Amino acid sequence: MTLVLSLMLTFALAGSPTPREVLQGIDQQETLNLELEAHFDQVCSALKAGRHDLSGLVGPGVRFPIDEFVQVPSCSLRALSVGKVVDDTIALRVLWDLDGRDARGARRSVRAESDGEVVREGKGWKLSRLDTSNAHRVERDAPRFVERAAEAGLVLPQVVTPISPAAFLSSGLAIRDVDGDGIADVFVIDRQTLYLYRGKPGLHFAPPVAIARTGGDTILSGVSLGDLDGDGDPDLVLTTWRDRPVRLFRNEHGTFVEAGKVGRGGQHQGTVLSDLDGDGKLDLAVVSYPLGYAIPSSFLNADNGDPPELWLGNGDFTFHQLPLPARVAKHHWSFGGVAADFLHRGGMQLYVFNDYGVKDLYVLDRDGGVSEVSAQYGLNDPGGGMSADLGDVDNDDRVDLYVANMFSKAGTRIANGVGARVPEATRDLVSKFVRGNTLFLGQPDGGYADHAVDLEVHRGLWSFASLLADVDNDSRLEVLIANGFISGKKRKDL
Ligand SMILES: [Ca+2]
Ligand SMILES: [Ca+2]
Ligand SMILES: [Ca+2]
Ligand SMILES: [Ca+2]
Repeated sequence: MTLVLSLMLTFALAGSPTPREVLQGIDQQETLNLELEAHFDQVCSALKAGRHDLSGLVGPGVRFPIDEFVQVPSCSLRALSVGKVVDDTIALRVLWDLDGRDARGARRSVRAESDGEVVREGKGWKLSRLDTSNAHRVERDAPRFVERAAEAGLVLPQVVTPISPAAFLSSGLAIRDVDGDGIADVFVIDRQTLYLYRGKPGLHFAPPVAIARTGGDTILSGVSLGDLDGDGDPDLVLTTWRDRPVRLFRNEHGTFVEAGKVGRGGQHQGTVLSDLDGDGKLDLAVVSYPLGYAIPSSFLNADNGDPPELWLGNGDFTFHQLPLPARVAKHHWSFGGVAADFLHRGGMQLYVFNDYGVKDLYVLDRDGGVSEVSAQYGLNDPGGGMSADLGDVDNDDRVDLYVANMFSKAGTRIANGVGARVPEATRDLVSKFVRGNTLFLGQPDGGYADHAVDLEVHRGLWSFASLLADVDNDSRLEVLIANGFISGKKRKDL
């Protein structure tokens, strides 16, 4: 629904055809797509039930490369573009994904985006052709990760009822050795409580201790760790969604004592701790997401959010605000940020990732001024930004940036379906919004170029968080993505 509204708003500016005509075209296509999905789901049900011979159900021109599979517990088949009905036939672009196990129990996956065709059969449709020659295959004897949270003791002490309307804004995780015993400790936010799980030898955690709480209709929204007083141990910064100041906690030999507040409050989503002005003391950037107070002024370029608050640290749990000049401050809907020397000039700059629009790169100039330069460096990245992580993906000693946006099959189908009926620039923008994640590689000229599509790391599904980490110790970074999705009950609501 969000996407349809954004398309309507965008096309309203685009001239002809009228927004109503565009929406009618989308509606017709999506009605047809529901019929196609009914058939696709039948195909998946047959595969999951162990039926490899799909004759009768699909045409002879369809053959999934799953000869080695003995089980197919997971199957997805969806159209990314739906052509016109010509002679009871529709040309399609299909995204398909099958997970299973072979006779040895090894996990096998096969997936691709393929050209295909359906033909009318009775009141429905039948997949008559699918070119699976470009399928990606993955085979693995054992899973890379095994779920051990419960036996390690990383379990929340109680299930807390969600607080509407923004329960999903409450999340937070920070991991560091805070008591100096050489074992990582874990902070977790659970709605209105911040818990600390102290690490013990042998992948075990002590029962959680509540470090901070909030009440009423406020929720905790972000936790960060950094040495605010320069005594060598990490201190704690906690943000609250709904008009409460940022809270600071001093680390005293592994226990945390409330040590100050910053600002008057806002709809904060989190903080970035970094020395932005290069004076050796940690500074604080606080970002906000005003859900519940406003709706985005545009789904493609919202400008009614809140700019980040920049607070320069004094090294003693006090901060003084660096006001953002009106011409610099971007009123975006921000989920968070990361700091790095993006400009290769020997300091830290702040990259803020935003929902409903472009991202921002804030730079503190040597004269004390602030500028926003994301577009100049190729980093503005239109999309529904949810997270970002830093790393040197291509090992060229230049920092790279992986940004989680959102990949939507329905959105891709709609963007493809509107075709020549809307201006190319509009179509490109909408396509970018539904395309998925971005991988910016640092370039020799100092700028950044997006290589997510050619390196095939853009389709992270509906991404909410992303991480670059070398999980197999081969000196090359992997991409890990956490996904989530909230949708209506009716499929046609997208
Ligand atoms: Ca520890
Ligand atoms: Ca400290
Ligand atoms: Ca500083
Ligand atoms: Ca690099």
